[in-house]
Amino acid sequence: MQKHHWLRAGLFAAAASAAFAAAPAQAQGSLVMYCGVQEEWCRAMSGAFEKETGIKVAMTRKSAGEIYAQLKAESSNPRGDIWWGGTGDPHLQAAEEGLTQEYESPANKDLHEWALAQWEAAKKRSVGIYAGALGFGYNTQQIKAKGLNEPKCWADLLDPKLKDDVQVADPNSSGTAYNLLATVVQLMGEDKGFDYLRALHKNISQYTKSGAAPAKAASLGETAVGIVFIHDAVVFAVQGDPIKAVAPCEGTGYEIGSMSIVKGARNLDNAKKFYDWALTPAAQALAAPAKSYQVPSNKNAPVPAQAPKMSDMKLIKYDFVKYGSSAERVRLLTKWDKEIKALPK
Ligand code: S7P
Repeated sequence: MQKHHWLRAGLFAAAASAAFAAAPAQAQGSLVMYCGVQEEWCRAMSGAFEKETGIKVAMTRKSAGEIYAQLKAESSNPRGDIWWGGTGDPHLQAAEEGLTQEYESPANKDLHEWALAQWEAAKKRSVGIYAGALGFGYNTQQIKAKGLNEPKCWADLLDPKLKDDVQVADPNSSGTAYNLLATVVQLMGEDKGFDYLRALHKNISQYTKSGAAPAKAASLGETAVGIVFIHDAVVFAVQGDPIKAVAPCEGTGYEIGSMSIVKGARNLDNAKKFYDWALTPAAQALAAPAKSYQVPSNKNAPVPAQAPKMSDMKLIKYDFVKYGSSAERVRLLTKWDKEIKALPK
């Protein structure tokens, strides 16, 4: 296991983005934004950009796999301009398939190495905007009521007492769940990884569409455990719900949340303006007030106090190039549909 030095980023003061803050908010055309994070953060970003630039933003929130599928379906007649947020793997697949286009922002010089690694892997067609580690959240009351020790490891989620009491999303629609699939394959090896997913299937009550939904379900006691990005469970712990976020003891994967400009974007200049703005410390500082606790990609952006400390976790050396490639993503998803989702309960 490897601890990445880039994750040791400390707290940086938020430098206000004077250039954008000073821009007059007049009518400046429009921008169609496909947004892959939680609704509240999507709205904060689209609203602030609109206010600062006068560019009218039409925003839609979807899961990462769904946005990728939409770009593919619209490729002969693109409707979107910018894809902001969501796990990096489907952004890489879209880049490889020519659904997004090259761009080099002047803000690149201020980005962490891991954000630029995504840009290089995508051959300039995608860039890292935040990072977050995968794990799970469990409902402390439910776990106690079942007479279970607090789960700390992936292996603990296979306990028969958790039958039909674990939720995770479907990796076809959800970037989070694809990250889980790629993580167990890298952590355990493909055969053992699929054995794990087969055993886990017995405890899964439902494969949700959105990746963060299982965190909310665990916070409400609708499920004992939700497999999610750790920051998505922390949101509910911070507001006092009976949920605890866990970085699994065996090690875990992580995401590089990303941004890409749609190939054939009708509002290309505005897409570039949004792209540059979204990489500023001021724009990245909009995350925490919108209850999004990822690690931002600009070195000068403030790291939310609530952000899980990735430098304290056992992180795998996630192979983004391989698991974001079109061939590997299609192969793993097809195998998961056939060997896991199709299994009887
Ligand atoms: O909630 C924030 C977040 O977890 O959502 C993105 C991710 O794509 C999850 O949505 P889906 O699983 O539904 O695709 C993450 O990138 C981000 O950290």
